[in-house]
Amino acid sequence: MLCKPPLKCLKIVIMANLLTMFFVMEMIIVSGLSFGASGLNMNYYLLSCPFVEPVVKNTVNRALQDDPTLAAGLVRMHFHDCFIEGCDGSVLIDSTKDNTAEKDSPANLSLRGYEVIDDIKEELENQCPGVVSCADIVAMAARDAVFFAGGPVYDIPKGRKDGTRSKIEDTINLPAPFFNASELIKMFGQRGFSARDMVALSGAHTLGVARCSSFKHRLTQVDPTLDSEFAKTLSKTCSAGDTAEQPFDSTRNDFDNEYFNDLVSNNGVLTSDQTLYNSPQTRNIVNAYAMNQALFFLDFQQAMVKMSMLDVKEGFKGEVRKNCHKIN
Ligand code: HEM
Ligand SMILES: *[C@@H]1O[C@H](CO)[C@@H](O)[C@H](O)[C@H]1NC(C)=O
Ligand SMILES: CC(=O)N[C@H]1CO[C@H](CO)[C@@H](O)[C@@H]1O
Repeated sequence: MLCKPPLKCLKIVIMANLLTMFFVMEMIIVSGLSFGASGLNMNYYLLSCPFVEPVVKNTVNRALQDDPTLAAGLVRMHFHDCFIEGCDGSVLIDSTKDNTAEKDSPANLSLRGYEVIDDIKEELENQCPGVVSCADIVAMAARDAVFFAGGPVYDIPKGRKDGTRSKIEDTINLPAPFFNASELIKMFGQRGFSARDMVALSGAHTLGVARCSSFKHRLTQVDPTLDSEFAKTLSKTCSAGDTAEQPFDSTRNDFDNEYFNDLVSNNGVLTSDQTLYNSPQTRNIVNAYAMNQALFFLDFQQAMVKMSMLDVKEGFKGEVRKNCHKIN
């Protein structure tokens, strides 16, 4: 010890012990909030970028005030990001002359909201350069979009790293709009989601639209699971061409349980929507969400947190991209 008077010495020892205790407590608190073995946690940017949450929230809020339809874009972007290569920002990477990225797959044709992610990234690079990953930005933006659209409030752990792979062929791992309930259950099951998680997540279709090309196959055959009046509505939409948009429900910018009420009355837009009501494996869940919006919100937020942790890359398994459009 470098301290001379015994009293001062004691003081230093006590201080050191207090500091250690504080540190240990902090570790307990932080690890208590994090999930399982994963190194993600709620306070990941507490010291390195303390204003990350308000920056994301304010930017999403501003963007949605200009264009409320972007909430749907941000939520869908997060889903596509997580289902391909894990939640690692791969959905944001641009194609190069040597590589055609996920973005340029037909499945991504109508992904929207990239400019909101860019705005957030720019602001965060000003405040804390090289610290916040694009994958975390996508996950936080989706969460805030749900909130501003009137959906549940929830927090997500942070600490995802950005990946370095984005290939068009990987997008075959996305579910197709013509899938039946068994196929959906199987595909989501392979990623650790229950049928109930899958139905709750499909409830994201309370926001946004589908283009005619995603459902027109339903109009060329007799489909007993499609209400006949609603079939006329869909046909009318399609008379304006393949890219004409059909809202999933009557409140396309509001996060509510209208979508599930529509399924109960055979007014689902996609085959993959309507099948959730018509299949005995998932019908009870649809009925429950149609009757009880609070239950849908609770299950949705839990499933979203789960989705946001899908195959995340931590530590040296990824990087923090400087520019979300390209690997460093
Ligand atoms: C269950 C399997 C799913 C299938 C087959 C599916 C398929 C689709 C299709 C085909 C569209 C319309 C694309 C277009 O025509 O432009 C769409 C839109 C959308 N999807 Fe899904 N989806 C699924 C699950 C999810 C999940 C899990 C989420 C998010 C948690 C999600 C969020 C959205 C949103 C918000 C839109 C509207 C986008 C907009 O208006 O810009 N979907 N989905
Ligand atoms: C769902 O689709 C698969 C693949 O097309 C098919 O084998 C299966 O019979 C279908 N299930 C039902 C219940 O229609
Ligand atoms: C927003 C975006 O990047 N969309 C791309 C989706 O894929 C098509 C090609 O299939 C591109 O032309 C779009 O630019």
